[in-house]
Formats: sequence, C-alpha cells, structure tokens
Amino acid sequence: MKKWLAFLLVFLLLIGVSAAAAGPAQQDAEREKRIAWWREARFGMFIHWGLYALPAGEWNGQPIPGIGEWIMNRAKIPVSQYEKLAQQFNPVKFNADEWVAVAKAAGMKYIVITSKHHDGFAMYGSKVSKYNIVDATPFHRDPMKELAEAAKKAGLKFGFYYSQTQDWHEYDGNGNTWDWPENDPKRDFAKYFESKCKPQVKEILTGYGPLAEVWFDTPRNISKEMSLELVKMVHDLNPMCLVDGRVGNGVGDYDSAGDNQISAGNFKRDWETPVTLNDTWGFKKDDHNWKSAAVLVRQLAQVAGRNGNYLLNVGPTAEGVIPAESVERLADVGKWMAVNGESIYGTSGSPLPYDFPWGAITVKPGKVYLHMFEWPSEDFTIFGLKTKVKTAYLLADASHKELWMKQEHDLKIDHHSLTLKLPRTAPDAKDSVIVLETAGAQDWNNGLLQQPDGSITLPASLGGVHAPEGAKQELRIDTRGVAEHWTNPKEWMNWEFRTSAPGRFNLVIVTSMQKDARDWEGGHDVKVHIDGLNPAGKDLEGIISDDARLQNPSNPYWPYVESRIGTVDLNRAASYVLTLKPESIEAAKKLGFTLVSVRLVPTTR
Ligand code: H79
Repeated sequence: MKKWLAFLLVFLLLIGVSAAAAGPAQQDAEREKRIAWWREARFGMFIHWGLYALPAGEWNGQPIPGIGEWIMNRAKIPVSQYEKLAQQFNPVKFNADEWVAVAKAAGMKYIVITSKHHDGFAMYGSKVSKYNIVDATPFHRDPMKELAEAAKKAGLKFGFYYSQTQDWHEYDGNGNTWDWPENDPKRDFAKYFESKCKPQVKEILTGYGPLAEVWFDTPRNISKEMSLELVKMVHDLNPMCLVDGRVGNGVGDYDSAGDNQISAGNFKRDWETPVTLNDTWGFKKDDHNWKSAAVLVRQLAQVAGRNGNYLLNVGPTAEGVIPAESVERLADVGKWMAVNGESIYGTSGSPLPYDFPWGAITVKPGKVYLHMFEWPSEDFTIFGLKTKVKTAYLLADASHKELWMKQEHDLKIDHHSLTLKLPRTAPDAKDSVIVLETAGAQDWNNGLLQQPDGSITLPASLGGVHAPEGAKQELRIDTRGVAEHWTNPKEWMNWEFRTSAPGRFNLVIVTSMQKDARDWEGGHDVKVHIDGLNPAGKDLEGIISDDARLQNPSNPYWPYVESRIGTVDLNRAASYVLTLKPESIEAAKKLGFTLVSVRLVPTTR
C-alpha cells in the first residue's frame, strides 16, 4: 500500500472515531451551557392564554367540566363555531409590563407562554396560518412581541409553549375527532407537521429574540425522527434554547413531570413540573379552587428539594388580565422569596432520597437549608448528616443569631444525629428555613433510616423490584413515586433499613388514588416478611383496604389511602430487610397495587 494512502486511511479512521466519540459528549457540554441559568432559576411562570379564555369554561350556557383550554374538545365544538371566537377576542387590558412585573415580584426567573395550544390558534402574528391573533382578531397586535420585550427589559428569560402534535383546527393535525373521523385514512399527520408545526416553530424561534425554552406538550405517537427534528431545529436556530421533555421520545434537554405531579425519589437529573394555581390552565370563570400561598411555597421548596424546577401557571382572562386571586397569591410567594430566595435559587435537591413529615431539604456547597413546613413544638432533630455543622441560624433572622445545637455520633450503631433548639414560634407559617453551615463537603448517610419521631418509611421509589426468573417485569414506579402496572402477584419488592430506637410498630401500607383521584383499587392480599428479627417473627398477612385517607396538601390531586396490616416488634437497633409479596392482586380496573410506601409507625405503648 502506498504510504500516503495508509496515512489517509488512518486519518479518516481517526476523525471518524473521534467524531463518533465526540458526538454525545459534545452535546452534553452544549446542554450544560444551555441549562446553567435554568438550574439557578428554579421558579418560572407558565401562562395559558388563548381563545378558550372567552368561553371561560361555559358553552351554550352549560358549564363544561375539566380544564378550561380543553373546552373545544370537551364540548365537541366544531371548528366552524370555535373559529368565530377570534372575532370577539380583544384583550384591551393586556399590558405586558404588568404581567412581567407580577412574575418578577413573585421571584420567578422565567416566563413560558402558549404560542399555540391544542386548539390550533396562534397567539402571535403568524405568516404560516391566518388563524392567529394579529390577523383574525380585532386586537391586531402581537402580544408575544410585547411580552418578549418586557421580559427582556426586566431581566427575565422568555420561552414559548407549542402544541406540536395536537391541533384541533387542522384536518391533518392530531386530536379533533368530532369534525373529522379519527381513522379517516386521508388524514396525514406528516402533512400537518411539515406545513404548520415546523414552520410555526421556526417562526417563534426567529421572531422573538433568543428564547430560553420551547415547551412542547402531549407528544402522543409522534415519531422519534420528528421529535429529533424539532430538537435540532430549536438548537440550530437558538443554540441556548432548552427543549422540555415533552417533545417526546426522551430527546429533550430535561425531563418533564406529569401535569401537577411532583416527582419523587432520588433525583440527580434535571426535571420540571408544571402546576396550576387553581385546577385549570386556561381561564375558567367558575374555578375558585385556588391553592394558598402556603401550599405554593411548600410545593416550590419540595420541588427544589427534589432537584426540580417549579413552573407555576396563571390563566389570564380574555381581556388580558391575570386574575386578582392569582396576583395576590403570587405576591405572597414573592414576599417569602424576598427573605428566603437563597434557599431556592441555585440549590440542588436533598442528598437524602426520602421525604420528611416536617418539610424539605435543599443544599448548596457548605450549606443545608431545612424547610420547616411544620414548626416543631420542642427540639428539632435530624439524622444522617455526618459532616460537622459549624453554625445554625434562621434564614429570616438577618443577624444570623446562632441556634443552640448538639451533634452526636453513636459509634456503636454508627448513628449520626443533630439536634437544634428553636424559638417557640415559626418565623413564617408557610415555610421557615433553618440554615446549617457545614465544614467541608457534605457527607450523609443516605440509606433508609428510622426517623426521630420513631417512624420508618420505605418508599416504593426506593425499593428493589423483583420479577420471576425469565419473566418481563411489568411493575414500574411512575414519576410521582407510585407503583403502576403492579397486577402480577408474582412480582415483589424489598427494602433495607436501619433502626436506632427499637420498639413495637404498626405496619401500614400506603397506596395512591389514580386518575386524578377518580379511582382506586384495593382488596389485594399481601404478605410482609422481615429479615433480621430476633427472635424471628411470623410473617404478617393482610388485605389492602381503605382504612384511612391521607390528604397531602402539597400534592392535592392524588389522595393516599392507608391500610393497616398488623404490628411488628423490631427490638434491636439494627439493619433489617423487609419483603412485600402479594398473594393476590385485584386488577379489574387495571390499577392494581398502587403502592406509595410501607410505613412502620411506633405504637403508643
Ligand atoms: O397545557 C396544559 C394541558 O392542557 C395540557 N398540559 C398542560 C400543561 C394537557 N394536554 N393533555 N392533557 C393535559 C391531558 C388531558 C387530560 C384531560 Fe381530559 C383533559 C382530562 C380532562 C380533560 C381528555 C378529555 C381526557 C379526559 C377528558
């Protein structure tokens, strides 16, 4: 072989190999750059604004149940009728600076607004479709231009929601089954994707300055190629613009939790949850079920404590006004943020993968923030922090007066505890933040530990899942940390945990209602075995029944159900392994065994 040819071959081989190797790593580096501001931000405003704000939940004098922006679908309104709303849409009270000021005062760092929702109406001046706010309404202004500029002026990031798959206005779009039969073979999604979706996404990426993120939604059965095409278009046109997880097929820049779902488990990844201030996204005149400022602050802290971003929605009216009830609550959240923002912005999630009954933890290098939703009546103790705490103080106390504390390590059982003496009253009834300043890098025991109140919680999201040899595992843990598809009694779970205070415990199994609290399935027969008992105890057996309800205020849409299974003696400070095996599972409703956690709660004697 000629020498130059050999060189050329080696050279080609090298660039081939290096290109292949550099691909994903390069993407990671780009993603790290794009997402830095977002991790710092933690808190954003979502805005659902469109023609649906006009009917505001009512059609032909009838209240239409469900989320407001779905009215066209829920009331099966023909395109020819729904379209007419545009002629009346004239939001004369719209003021971009005012909206941005509401977000800014709340402590939000970014805004994401609907450029086009499932109804197909563009809320910006589109050249691709005349069905848009500039051409089809008497308003004739492009409010998105005004908002993008106002946000920029105020130092907030700005992005767009875009419904890429559902478009109920288009014959070839997805979702409108009342104007055109669903399985009409002439309907061609690819045609809609090429002629409307892609050109409109290009418009929003090029007409409004650099975007912070594009928030796609309900990918449905869109192909991976299509998802990738959208991601590529976003990054090509706007290299610093993020793409949310709902672009579909797992190719976004970060994961999206389900609507109003606060993910559970041990999160190191980047994720975001969209949450409604009441129960709707788009304005509905009869939805007065507003979350209190306390719930909002706690959700924000809980999401940050799980390493996520909180995208909180407002639904302005057809006149262009953010409802006063929303503005008031956001202002209260802002007051809390003005004092406690340090415990949210730029923090990472808790190093401990489980929840606490008292609140949540966020961390920064050298600092631990304890978010106390419930203020303890006596001393407050936390287990598992191995690093020495230099000082502890209330974040709301500008003088940082040191709190009395005692930090101990019981060598015999390798148990770390920290106890603080707190003032009698909480600095803030919503969430009082205690700061622990640590010496050096934080080191935690992040196994499952008995808690200072004596209880032990074994969350489904942290258990081992086992399927029989050779069988495909159906059971999975959903984004809320709840077991789903657990219908096969041959699948089972186990947990290892440690106790520090022996005693007798009630064993309680917590399951979740599903379908937005509309349904639950019980009657499963379960067996619990604990390894490490001395003397060895008998296995417990019981039925998953609706013994009590647990309403978790920071997770209002999915109440939990408690089932009491029996009592057990854990009479040593030691490690145990608990195994949960169903004998039978009721699955007629296809919900099955929706396990949230197994709890061991000290009996009072
Ligand atoms: O934009 C908001 C929602 O409109 C959108 N995501 C958030 C951010 C969304 N699209 N689809 N879904 C949420 C799932 C919708 C389910 C339901 Fe229904 C709509 C439940 C009640 C109305 C469809 C119609 C399923 C049952 C009836």
